[in-house]
Amino acid sequence: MFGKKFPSFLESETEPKSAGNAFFHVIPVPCEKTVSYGKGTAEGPSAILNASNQLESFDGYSNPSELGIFTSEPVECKGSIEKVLENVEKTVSKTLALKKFPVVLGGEHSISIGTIKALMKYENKFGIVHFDAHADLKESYEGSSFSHACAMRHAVDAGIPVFQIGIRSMTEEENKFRKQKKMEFINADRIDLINYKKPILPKSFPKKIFFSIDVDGFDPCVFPATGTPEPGGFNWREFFKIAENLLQGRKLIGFDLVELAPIVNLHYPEFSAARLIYNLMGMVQRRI
Ligand SMILES: [Mn+2]
Repeated sequence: MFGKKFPSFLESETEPKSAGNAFFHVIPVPCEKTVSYGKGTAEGPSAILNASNQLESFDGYSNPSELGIFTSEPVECKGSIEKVLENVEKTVSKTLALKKFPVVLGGEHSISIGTIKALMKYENKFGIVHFDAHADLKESYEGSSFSHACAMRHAVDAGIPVFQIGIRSMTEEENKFRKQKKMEFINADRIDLINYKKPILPKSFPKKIFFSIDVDGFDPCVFPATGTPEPGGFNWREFFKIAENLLQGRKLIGFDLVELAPIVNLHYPEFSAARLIYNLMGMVQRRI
């Protein structure tokens, strides 16, 4: 059970299910190609899966593992980033073809591009809520348009509405681009001012939403284990208050969690990531 590089998510508490018999499909993507500062995101999925086996199956409200959790083989991450994105797209497409719920574990943020492409094939209208310290709207970065710093640019260019939360680092060009595209957002310095009694998302935002969660959107005290930490992010409870609000009247169709770069001998960040994933699964379960 333990000691595997890629155990199944929560296999300590629940029998891993086959793809056809599980609602949640956890898809590990140990990809690290374009990381520009701290390294180690390739180790993220394995660390999260191992940490998940320390969770209790009751999340405090319900037991999302009752819906069944399938953990796929890790997506092949050899070769170019373009090849990896193709592999991600293929694997996520299999999940969507079975009408299951993808939970994609990064790896660097570029992998979201593959997931989003798969979603575009199976969902005719959806929006993305992007939790991050960085806007990730660059046209290209360090010579690649598939850099982690360009992840959301691809979505916006494809016409998908993107709502950003927690941003506190971007270039002037990205800021201009956001204005041009009339994107909506709550930058980190406005998080304290959120009125939770009102819907955060504009009425016109699609009913189906995908969460792309870069752990560096959180304050580094929650997730110090990430390549490009930025002070001043949202905290643990704020995230869940925000998520509850976002899901009012809307349906989560999947999420990814990216950019966890484990630190040796500091294991709470990967446990927090596993907990975050499992609590989100619980929120989804309680809305079905
Ligand atoms: Mn980021």
